[in-house]
Amino acid sequence: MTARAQLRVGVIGTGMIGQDHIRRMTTVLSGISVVAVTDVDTAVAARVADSVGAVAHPDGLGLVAAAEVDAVVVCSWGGTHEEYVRAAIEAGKPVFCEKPLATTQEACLRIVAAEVAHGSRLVQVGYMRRYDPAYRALKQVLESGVIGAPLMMHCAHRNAGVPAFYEPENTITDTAVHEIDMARWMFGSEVAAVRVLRPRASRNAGELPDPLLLVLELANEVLVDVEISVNVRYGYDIRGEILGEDGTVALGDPGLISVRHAGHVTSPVPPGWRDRFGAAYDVELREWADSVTGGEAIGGPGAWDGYAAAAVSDAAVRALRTGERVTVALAERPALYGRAR
Ligand code: NAD
Ligand code: ISE
Repeated sequence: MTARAQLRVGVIGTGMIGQDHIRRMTTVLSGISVVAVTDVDTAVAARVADSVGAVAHPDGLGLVAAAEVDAVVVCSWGGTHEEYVRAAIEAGKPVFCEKPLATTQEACLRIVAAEVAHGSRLVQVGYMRRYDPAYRALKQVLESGVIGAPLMMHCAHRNAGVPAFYEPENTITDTAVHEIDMARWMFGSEVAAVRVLRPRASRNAGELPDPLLLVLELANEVLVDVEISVNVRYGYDIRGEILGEDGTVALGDPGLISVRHAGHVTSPVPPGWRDRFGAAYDVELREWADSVTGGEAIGGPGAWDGYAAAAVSDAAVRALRTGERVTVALAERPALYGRAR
């Protein structure tokens, strides 16, 4: 039996999810070494580098170019993604980029153009719901036909709280964008138009528009409504239920146990995304690393998916500002990304 090749990864951004992915790549998954890290916060980068025996690079572009880096994982803030992803494409290196691919659809299209010019897929975007066992099971039931043709999906994405740097539009561009990608994947259809409704603001909302209700109209006429709440305090609560012509299918309770005591049944709510989606992130990076080391085409959500999600996000931000229904006009889909939906 031949030994499996070790994938040497460089990580840009050693904040919350950067550190979590480094832990995953070095202690959960096999066949991956984190050989280089960088962060504008050089003290954090040095500490993280030390903990895994990696080199701390002074900047992201230098890390991308480093000879010992086979593939790049981008976990810095969204506004910095484009520069690093394009540098990786230019260097011909596979790049896993946390969502969003970039913060505007124009920036995403520049990434798409760079990848098309390169001629093969190098980019994967961190839309991990596609790897979550519960979302995968939902899609399997939907595709089995048992609930009939889909009509609607009801979703809720509730954060216990969000970081201090969170801007009002991040409720859409950083949070709702997960359901935007999930809906495209679940129903195999692009989003054609979006509306955003605002109820009375939560007293926990601060300056944020919180909560929000997005209504996504898919090209295949399925409607998806998404409640976004980013300060519910009680936990991290992700819900989804599909209504078909003959039945429904819903995500189950995320609590692994239920406790019966003193006349009540209680079940824990996960505190945050690390706990709720831990298994999904593991599978996501496992499959990404396997396709890179196996020399296979990157099969996960790619630059086109990142662009399409950003185009819908942009439309939703406009809908939030204007209160109007905003249609989504996508660019022509390059052949590199397969057939149009
Ligand atoms: P964070 O603030 O904890 O970490 C980001 C890190 O990037 C910080 O340490 C910051 O100093 C660093 N950084 C900023 N600009 C940089 C640059 N130009 N070069 C190098 N480092 C730079 O934020 P986070 O929560 O870890 O989020 C990072 C990214 O991951 C965001 O795009 C976010 O949307 C995404 N994210 C995805 C999920 C998910 O569920 N898939 C969960 C959390 C975060
Ligand atoms: C964060 O960046 C994530 O991606 C989480 O999955 C999401 O729940 C949260 O709202 C975002 O801020």
